[in-house]
Amino acid sequence: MLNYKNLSAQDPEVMAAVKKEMVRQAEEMELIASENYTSKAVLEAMGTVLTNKYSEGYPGHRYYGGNQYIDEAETIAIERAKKLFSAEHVNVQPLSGSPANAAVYFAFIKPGDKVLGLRLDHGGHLSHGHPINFSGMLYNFTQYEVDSETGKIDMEKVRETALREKPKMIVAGYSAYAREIEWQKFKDIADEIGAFTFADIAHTAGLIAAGEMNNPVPFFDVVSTTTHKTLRGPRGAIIMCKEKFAKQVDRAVFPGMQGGPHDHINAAKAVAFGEALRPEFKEYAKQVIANAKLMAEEFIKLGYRVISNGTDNHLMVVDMTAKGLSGKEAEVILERCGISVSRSTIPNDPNPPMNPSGVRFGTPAVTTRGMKQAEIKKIVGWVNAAIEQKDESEMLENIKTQVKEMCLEFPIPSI
Ligand code: DSN
Repeated sequence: MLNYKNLSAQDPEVMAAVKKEMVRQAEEMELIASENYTSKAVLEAMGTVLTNKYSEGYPGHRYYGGNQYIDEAETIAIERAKKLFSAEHVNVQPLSGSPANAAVYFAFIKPGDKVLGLRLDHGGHLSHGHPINFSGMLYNFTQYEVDSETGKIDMEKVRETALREKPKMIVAGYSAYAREIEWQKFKDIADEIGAFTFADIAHTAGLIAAGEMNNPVPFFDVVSTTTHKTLRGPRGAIIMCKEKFAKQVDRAVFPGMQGGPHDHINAAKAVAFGEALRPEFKEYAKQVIANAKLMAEEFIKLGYRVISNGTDNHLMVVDMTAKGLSGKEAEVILERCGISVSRSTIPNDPNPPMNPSGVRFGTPAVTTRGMKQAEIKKIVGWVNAAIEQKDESEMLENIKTQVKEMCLEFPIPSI
């Protein structure tokens, strides 16, 4: 276990909460599709003295003195991200996904401009135009949907909507969509109407970096991603764009959106990108997808409706309706068994977002622990047993014990 001796001695109250979370992570199963475990090296970089620095600006052009080593660390992060995604230009300073997306809109369009994005309840993200989010408040979003039969995006319908609405920007890349995205088709549609192309690859960035999914970076105008999901880095984000948009993107991040970058986090991003450039990361990404495909197949065998009938990536949305409970109820029951998941809307969900019909499952975290097909089969068996026998307290306790035993067999790397 990492040694937090100063924190323990000085602030036992905070340390107690941290310790309990460490035990929870060590003993429980993480199936939330957007979560992962960093390496010890990434964790250590986040705890360095780089947090003490102010460095508004960019390498070589800062508004504070003493930034020579911050420049060094930020440049490593930039160069590694460029290599990882074949990007012309990278800004590694965005603090997280939504601020990164805000900076993208700020760089390319004006308030009131028309934008096309996927509906949140069809797998999109709040920052892709939901009315309660800044994106939906500031910009004039038209939302596209997944096909109600296939659960997949119908590119002909996207094209029809785009030609009719003529948005200034088209957003692709999602939070709860299990299929490969036809980036080239999006680009072709955008070119027909002279729109910018913006990909938010927060969920699949690690799979794309590993070459296991198609990469929009070489031909989209701008691409954002968080760094803490499949990419397995610290919490944060980056923006990648064509060189011709570099200035406007950098200006939108700073001074447009943010002040001082979080230099300790940017150093940790550099470490994570270094890890993702290694051959082992490709093996990791392959296994994430293999585990997810098997998980979806197992759910289908057990009579669940998996939206789009399978997955090409690390996640799936599973409809709980046939089992007689809501996604929220399933989330609560699984939590009692030491299994974390996130409730999710299903396309055209008759239920509200706080109590939707589905659950989103993902394999990035369990795969980081080293779990493979044999474990995935057992996990789906436990999930199903918990859901089907939700009133059997003894059974739920028994599953919790088995979950803990398996988790202790596959320790997480950062503890
Ligand atoms: N909260 C993230 C997720 O769970 O997908 C998206 O921002």
